[in-house]
Amino acid sequence: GGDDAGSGDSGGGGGKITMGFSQVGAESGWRTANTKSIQESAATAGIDLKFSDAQGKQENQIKAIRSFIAQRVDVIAFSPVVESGWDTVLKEAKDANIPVILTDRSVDSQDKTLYKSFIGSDFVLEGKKAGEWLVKEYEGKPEPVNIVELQGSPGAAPANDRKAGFAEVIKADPKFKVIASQTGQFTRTDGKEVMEAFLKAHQDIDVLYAHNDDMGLGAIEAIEAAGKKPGTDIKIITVDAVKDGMTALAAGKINYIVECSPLLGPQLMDLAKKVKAGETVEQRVVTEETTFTQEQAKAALPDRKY
Ligand code: GYE
Repeated sequence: GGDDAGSGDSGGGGGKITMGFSQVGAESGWRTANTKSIQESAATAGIDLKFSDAQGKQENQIKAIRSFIAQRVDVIAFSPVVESGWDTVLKEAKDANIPVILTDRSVDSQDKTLYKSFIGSDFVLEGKKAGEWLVKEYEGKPEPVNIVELQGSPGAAPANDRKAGFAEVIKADPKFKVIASQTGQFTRTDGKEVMEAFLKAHQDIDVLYAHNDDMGLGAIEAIEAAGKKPGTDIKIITVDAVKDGMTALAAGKINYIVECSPLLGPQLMDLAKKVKAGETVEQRVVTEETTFTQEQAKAALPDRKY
């Protein structure tokens, strides 16, 4: 009983806001931190959160969204597993007058009126930052640089864009060669398995570019098992900067991490309140992010929250 929200933040519209949120899954440390951020900030903001885990499947997300529409939640938010195939269900939400906010990943829908806002990182820029570090690292060294790439889950915006941004930067110098590129599903297990296969097929890997920390961490196990030194024999670049990644970076097993912040909860809850109150919101909110060298990771690690 007695669940009066008790917070001084009534958005001007009656009772508590109900948000239906469809999460990708629990594939990585990033995802776990993102889920925690969303759950905690919903509680703080006094928003009633209906949380649904899609276990990496678009069909589960579509089902969840349809169920949120049927329940007549105030706002629907989700992080799309893949970029394409959303028009129909987004149209259903729009027709039901339920605003949608995209978080973390976007969709490729041409009709921008299908959602109110997209809050998340610029993944192409992240890929470029990874490429720029590599270009600097091998400046003045004319020998070929053999790169293997562990891609994120197929069709996901961060996999598509991190690949594209990186490729765009390294193509400036033909000495950079991506000799193998395959999905590692954003998970440690797959990162390890695929890296094992890469190591068997190629004797001469100079660099690993992994689209997230978890795949890089799995690959480190494979590299060590093959009797090589990660960070030295094979240079490693990853994306995310979760605690385990930062720990490996500080220990010299990773060489560079491009940060991608999972702490999207507070901004999402703010946006939800504004949307519910009928205010116009920005169509695109880009997350602020940095990069980390080994020295910077050592300095940042003691205060790293996730
Ligand atoms: O980088 C990866 C996660 O969408 C930005 O998804 C997110 C990515 C993140 O599994 O670790």
